[in-house]
Amino acid sequence: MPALIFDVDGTLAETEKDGHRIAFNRAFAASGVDWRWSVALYGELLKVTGGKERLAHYLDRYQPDFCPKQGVEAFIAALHAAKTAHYAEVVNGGALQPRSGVERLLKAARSADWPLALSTTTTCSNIDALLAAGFGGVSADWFRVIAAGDMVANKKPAPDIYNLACHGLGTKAEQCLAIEDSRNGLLSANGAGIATVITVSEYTADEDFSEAALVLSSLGDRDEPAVILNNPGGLPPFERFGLDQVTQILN
Ligand code: XBP
Ligand code: MG
Repeated sequence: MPALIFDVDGTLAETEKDGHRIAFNRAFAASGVDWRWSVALYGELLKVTGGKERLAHYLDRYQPDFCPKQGVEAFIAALHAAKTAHYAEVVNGGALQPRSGVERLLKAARSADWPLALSTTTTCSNIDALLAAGFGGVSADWFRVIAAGDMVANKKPAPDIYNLACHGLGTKAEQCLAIEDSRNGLLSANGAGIATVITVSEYTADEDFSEAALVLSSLGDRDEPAVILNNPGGLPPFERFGLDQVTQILN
């Protein structure tokens, strides 16, 4: 029985530019620092996964003389906690909805009793906020395993989070398929021995996905058919990525 393991940010929904980035900027303003992450700068910073790690990278690279009285580590922890609270406000009320084809594929897998999991660098509280706010018809309890954030020491592109998800499902890696949006996610899933389908997102269209089993514009729906961007396995043409395509990739 195949299992599908979904990434969250950029894959379930376009949460980065209009979600996390806004939350970071609101947290900066509330903490009294005059930093603002533009769409372009955030795209560069996104190469570092994990909000706390991204913040540390930003301080090193752009604010080397910043010396908060409580120390940098404590500042980052407090700022990130505030950002997470702002993120819940930003996504509240269903501001961000599932990407094309996500709900359709999840429902098809559930109808076939295929196990589902999430494997993400973000936090469980951000997942709860995103899914609780009326995220299409998707519910957090559809996912047998939610592998997230600090549950592992090494975040994507390390394979730890996908190993955790796969182990939690009790499914062999070769029977799992990862749905991702970024190179960091691709390297993480492949590092765990899991084949990966990429649905490029707002920030990742130009990344290198040469190791992916398939690269798509999205999973596709009636109103937004999937565009096949790279098909190294030679799958027959389709407009909506479904269970047939999963089994073609895994078999
Ligand atoms: C994307 C990430 C996360 C988010 C911000 O995760 O790298 O860090 O950008 O969320 P993925 P946090 O694509 O693996 O879902 O601030 O909670 O880290
Ligand atoms: Mg992602």
